[in-house]
Amino acid sequence: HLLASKLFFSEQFNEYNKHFPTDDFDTVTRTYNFFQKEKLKRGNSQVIDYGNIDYDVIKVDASVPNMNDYHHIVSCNQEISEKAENVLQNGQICLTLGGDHSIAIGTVDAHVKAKKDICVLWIDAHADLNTNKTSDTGNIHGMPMAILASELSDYWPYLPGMDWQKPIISLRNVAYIGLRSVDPYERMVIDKLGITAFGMADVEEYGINLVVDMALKAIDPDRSRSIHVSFDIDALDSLEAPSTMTSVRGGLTLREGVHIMEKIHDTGRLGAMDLVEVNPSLGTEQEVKKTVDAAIHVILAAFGYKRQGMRIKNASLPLQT
Ligand code: 5AB
Ligand code: MN
Ligand code: MN
Ligand code: MN
Repeated sequence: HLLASKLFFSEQFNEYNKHFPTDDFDTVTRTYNFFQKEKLKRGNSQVIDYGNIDYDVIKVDASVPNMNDYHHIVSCNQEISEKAENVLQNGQICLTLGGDHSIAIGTVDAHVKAKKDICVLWIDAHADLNTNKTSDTGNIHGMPMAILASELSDYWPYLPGMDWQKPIISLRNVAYIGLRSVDPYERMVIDKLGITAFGMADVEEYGINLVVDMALKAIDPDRSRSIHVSFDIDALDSLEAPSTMTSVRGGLTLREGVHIMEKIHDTGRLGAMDLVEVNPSLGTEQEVKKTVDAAIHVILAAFGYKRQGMRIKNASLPLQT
């Protein structure tokens, strides 16, 4: 379901977008406009909209078995990678709105190329670690982490049109939060490679605050890396974010999602964020609103919005005149 990948960037952000069905694109655009208004109200970060991802579908003769929409996804990601890298090179934090999770192939690629030393926090109900050989669905949004992982490069066939992309990140530098629907081969990879992975049982056992601390300690022990957060909205519980394709019950509350992003903001090292899998074509209007609203809360927290109230620098109470 590659539906709408909207991408923000600035000084703080930026944005672009690729859309499939136009309706979805409109809804995502409205989301963005709302979000930008919120940002402007806060008034302390500059938002640059880099527009939508527009790409020509590359012509490759060969196709790859069990990879749906292969040509679209390869072409779209090449464009995303180039755009996002530019934004990051300008010293801006890059926010990318999906669209399905395959867009993280391009954004993580860009982040590594721009900042070299990065770590990835993958917040998701799913591990997205399938190869085309292990996937039951052929959906590429279930594969991005496996495409990006250097440890798994031997398990892929040649991917035509993907020469710009190298398996670029070690799974030692990746941590998961929110897992609750992991395929058998994905579980095997997590166990064999000792990937830092916090499922919902861990969130229950330790609480979200400790889980984030432990995740960051594992992937950024020296507190020096640029942090990439890839936030799949299906990490949140189905009640909080119903309008997504592969919703799984028993997930994070919105409060937990916001808590994660507040802590990431406070590190001062958020380099790039993806907010993916919001699918406005699923569910009732109310469900779409709820999902979009949840996404906005998560994004605002990532960029410094505080629930306890924003501090005004050097402020005093206005006098009555
Ligand atoms: B998502 C599944 N593991 O490979 C597969 O939403 C689901 O980006 C993948 O996390 C879900 O198709 C992909 C069954
Ligand atoms: Mn995902
Ligand atoms: Mn998911
Ligand atoms: Mn999904």
